Amino acid sequence: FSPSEVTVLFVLGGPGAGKGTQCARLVNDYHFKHLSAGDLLRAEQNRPGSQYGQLIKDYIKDGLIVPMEVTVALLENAMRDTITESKGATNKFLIDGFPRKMDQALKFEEIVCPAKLVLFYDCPEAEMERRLLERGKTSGRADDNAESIRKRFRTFVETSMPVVDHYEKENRVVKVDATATPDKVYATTQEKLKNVLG
Ligand code: UP5
Ligand code: MG
Repeated sequence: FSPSEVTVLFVLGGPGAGKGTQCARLVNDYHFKHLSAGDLLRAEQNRPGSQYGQLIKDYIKDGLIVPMEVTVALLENAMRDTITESKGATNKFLIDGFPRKMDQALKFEEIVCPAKLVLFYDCPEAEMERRLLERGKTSGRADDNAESIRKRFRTFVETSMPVVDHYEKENRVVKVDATATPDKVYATTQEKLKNVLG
């Protein structure tokens, strides 16, 4: 596919900020395809015969960013599959939890397509921690435990916030306070995106 055929919004925010929750609502109300980089990595980790299974498992447990070649390829393939399966009808993508390191951001925009904007969910660490520990009781996610959460927060501050700052300098960030209830956060999202969502 060519960059001119697709619209991409990056959805960023710390671990547990509510990216997935808000993307699900946007998909429900508007014609987006939701692609979570974390979900694609977890699926690849479990795919029989994947050469990256163990690597992904180790990186996720330690809250580290999987080498970008793996993630960019998974995203690009998923975008291509979506476009093919829908015979071109679906061409608007919410790319959730990506890019979270500068090299990924530059690579993706160079070889796949530039993002229209960056939707950034801003949430205090204490609230994100509370949500993740609560979810960890039932999620089965290998990284929803106190130690992995600490590592994820550290990676977010040191590696992923510089990506948000980079886009902020380019005036491409739409920032939403993610502390309130999911309903309220969604209402703010719709309000701030009204020119984009139509
Ligand atoms: N919840 C949601 N909104 C709420 C609200 N407003 N009020 C109260 N509760 C709320 O929500 C998290 C929990 O909070 C849920 O229980 C929800 O009900 C509740 P969710 O919507 O899942 O938040 P989200 O921001 O999506 O949190 P997630 O845990 O998915 O964030 P991460 O960014 O940590 O996870 P992700 O799957 O994106 O990445 C996991 C790992 O994959 C990374 O740590 C990294 O190791 C790897 N990765 C890469 O290497 N490269 C990438 O490009 C991407 C990921
Ligand atoms: Mg998520």
